Amino acid sequence: MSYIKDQDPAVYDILQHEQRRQSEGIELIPSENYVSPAVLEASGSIFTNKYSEGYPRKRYYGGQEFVDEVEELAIERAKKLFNAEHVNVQPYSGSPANFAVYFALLNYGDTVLGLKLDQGGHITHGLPISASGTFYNFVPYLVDENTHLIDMEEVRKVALEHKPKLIVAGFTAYPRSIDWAGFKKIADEVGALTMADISHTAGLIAGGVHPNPFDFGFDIVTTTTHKTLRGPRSAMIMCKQEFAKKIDRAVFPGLQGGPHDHTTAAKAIAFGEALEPAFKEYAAQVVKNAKVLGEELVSLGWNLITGGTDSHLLLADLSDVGVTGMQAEAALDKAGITLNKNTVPYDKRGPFDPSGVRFGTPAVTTRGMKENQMRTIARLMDEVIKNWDNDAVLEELRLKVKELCSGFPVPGIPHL
Ligand code: DSN
Repeated sequence: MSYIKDQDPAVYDILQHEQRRQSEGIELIPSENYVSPAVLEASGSIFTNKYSEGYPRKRYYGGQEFVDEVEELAIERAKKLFNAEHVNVQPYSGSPANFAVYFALLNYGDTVLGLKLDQGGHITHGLPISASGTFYNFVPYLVDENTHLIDMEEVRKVALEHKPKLIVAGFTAYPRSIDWAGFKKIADEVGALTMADISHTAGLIAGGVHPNPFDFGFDIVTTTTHKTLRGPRSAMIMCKQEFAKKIDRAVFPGLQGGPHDHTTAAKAIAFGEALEPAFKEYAAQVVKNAKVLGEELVSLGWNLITGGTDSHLLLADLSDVGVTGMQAEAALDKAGITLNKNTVPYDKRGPFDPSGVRFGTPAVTTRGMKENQMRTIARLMDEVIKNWDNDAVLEELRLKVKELCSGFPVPGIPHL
């Protein structure tokens, strides 16, 4: 930090404010986490100076001996972590990773099945205005209108009707675990390839608390590396050996130029951390914490989609309370609790001011918070929602949040 302070006080000042925000607030966005100091250091390391288009031992630039070593290390660790036959660690982030898979396996206009965005899917799972929805014929499957669970009979019906070339399973806002076996069975019945987007639950799978789609015969698995997996902002594609060449070509030169070698180094470190026994405990605690947070909120009268969670993520419908997702997000922000507004299945409101909020436990668990703190957080959230338009109460609650956080330092942030 000292170089920034001397050279660019404006940026230094912004970073100081962000450091305080991350340290003094409760971070509940389920796709965020706090990386270890080692991952942070590698992300800002001298590998940022390097260009290395190509793959280990087959590059288009010189000076690759150490880049090759670090990329091979990241690949080996990822293979071990997810029992993958082939891994490409070069995708810049989750969206390009998913697009690389489509580019590798599909032709323009091919039919694909994906969970609809406002039902818990992702932009890259076929939102009509996204590149995925524009270049390919994505057919959405929906969750059940009453239970809000993915209805495998419905998925089968849609698959039999549309005969997709690829079925995408995975989510960004679905609180339950996915029936990988069920998806694979349907794919086999209609002759489709299978892709699991495990961006949200990669850490839970690596930590052994959620099933691994490869164990059920999935062809391709994509993931970001920065959510429950607790690595740097990036992604990777894992696949069966038979798709390796196509996937690698689609990433480079198909979609990307030089990989971000500093991020590859950080990924190698994060995967090393995830292979440690302590990560299993972390993953189990993330889920325990989410369940307790949900149970406490339900006891306070909250309407959770599907009634709770199997994972790190919860989705609440605030329609009955008379507070919109946008109002809730803003009030919680004022009190130092960060989450995101989110549509709920069959939402009557739009995505910019939807009926719900999405939140989760990866980051608070990294700080060392456990079940007791989850109960406290649930009560604080409830107080905020009840007083969403009362700034004086929100300020009092912010001080309580700060007090709670002071006992749980964030890795890589000096105690303030
Ligand atoms: N932004 C990610 C998430 O929050 O789930 C998805 O792209």
